[in-house]
Amino acid sequence: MSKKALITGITGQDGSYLAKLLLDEGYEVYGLFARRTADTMWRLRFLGIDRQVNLIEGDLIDLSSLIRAMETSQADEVYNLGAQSFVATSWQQPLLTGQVTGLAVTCVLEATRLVNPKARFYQASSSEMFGKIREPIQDENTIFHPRSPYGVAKLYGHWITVNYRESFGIHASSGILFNHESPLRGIEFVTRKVTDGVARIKQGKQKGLRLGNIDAQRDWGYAGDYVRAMHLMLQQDSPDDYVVATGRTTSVREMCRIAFEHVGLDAKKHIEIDPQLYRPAEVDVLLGNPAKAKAKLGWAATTSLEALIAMMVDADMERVARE
Ligand code: NAP
Ligand code: G4F
Repeated sequence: MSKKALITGITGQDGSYLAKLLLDEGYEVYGLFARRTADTMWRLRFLGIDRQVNLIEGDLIDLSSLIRAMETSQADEVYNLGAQSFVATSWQQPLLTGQVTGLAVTCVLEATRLVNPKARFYQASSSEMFGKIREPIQDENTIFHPRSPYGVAKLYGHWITVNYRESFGIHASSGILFNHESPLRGIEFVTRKVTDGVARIKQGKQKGLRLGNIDAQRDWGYAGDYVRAMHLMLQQDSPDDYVVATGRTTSVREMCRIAFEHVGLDAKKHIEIDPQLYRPAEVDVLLGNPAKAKAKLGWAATTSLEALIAMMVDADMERVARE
């Protein structure tokens, strides 16, 4: 009998890649589908799996829909990837972010506990929880200091996951994932905004690119690599928390240089700084230590930032040319 998985956030970047990985592994895949945007299915279509996944209508803040999703799917593994995931929006919609990204984790855990407490649970925690970093390289023991309503909400989700593991013995793991990107990244995030902008500027469809704090540094990896780590966590005998990162940090400025240079352009000539895009509180630098994931899961990032940005620029060049 094939294993069954339920993914919240299946229409997002990670949900789509994870669904593909699980289908390739022979799983029956179910996804919670919030029906909130016009073309929610574009990522699943891009990966050619929109007809292979079973969608269940529901919302993360509606416990009854999560219970129904657990009953319908009979899931052995639950991946909670759904969230209001854009950090900048979390200052505009702090309460919604608190509900969807934070409190709703308890809805998913409760539905799991009530319907199938033996199901294994994955929580999409975030390096944003480290925020104003307390150590130059962050690992599972680094103290958290979130800098945004999003980071605060993720911290709640992280600790309630630990709490359900300790209180009810649920096989609940938390992946503290550093930034990961792909051609399926939402256009509002900086890498994709840049690769889309590069493609438009190169093809004469856009003049310049307005960015905020380009001195911020991030540890960027490829989403296709990172969903493997999620799956591996749920295959372990015991649940645990893991940092998933590349171990290399790069500034937004340098990432822009790589992206523009890929099509023979000089980033300095096209970028304009817009102070309106600065955040009320910034996470200046993130750099993760993935040693535990490597030792215990056998996981390592396989895609360099240069290869990742090239993949994203190439995909945007094709898409913009088709428009
Ligand atoms: P994403 O592309 O923004 O996907 C988020 C998903 O959540 C979408 O499918 C969205 O549905 C769904 N969603 C939002 N509100 C919902 C609600 N109220 N009910 C049900 N579904 C809802 O995010 P991602 O990059 O794939 O990230 C996946 C998870 O990992 C998120 O929890 C994110 O916070 C976390 N994370 C991401 C990174 C990263 O670098 N990508 C790093 C660390 C942690 P619609 O399609 O309808 O909007
Ligand atoms: O791409 P970003 O919006 O990602 P951010 O804030 O690091 O959050 C992402 O990674 C987290 C993991 O650490 C996830 F939990 C979260 O869900 C999300 O996936 O911004 C990256 C950096 C920031 O410092 C931001 O200030 O880029 C800087 N930046 C500079 N100009 C910009 C821009 N960010 C965006 N989105 N747009 C700009 O124009």
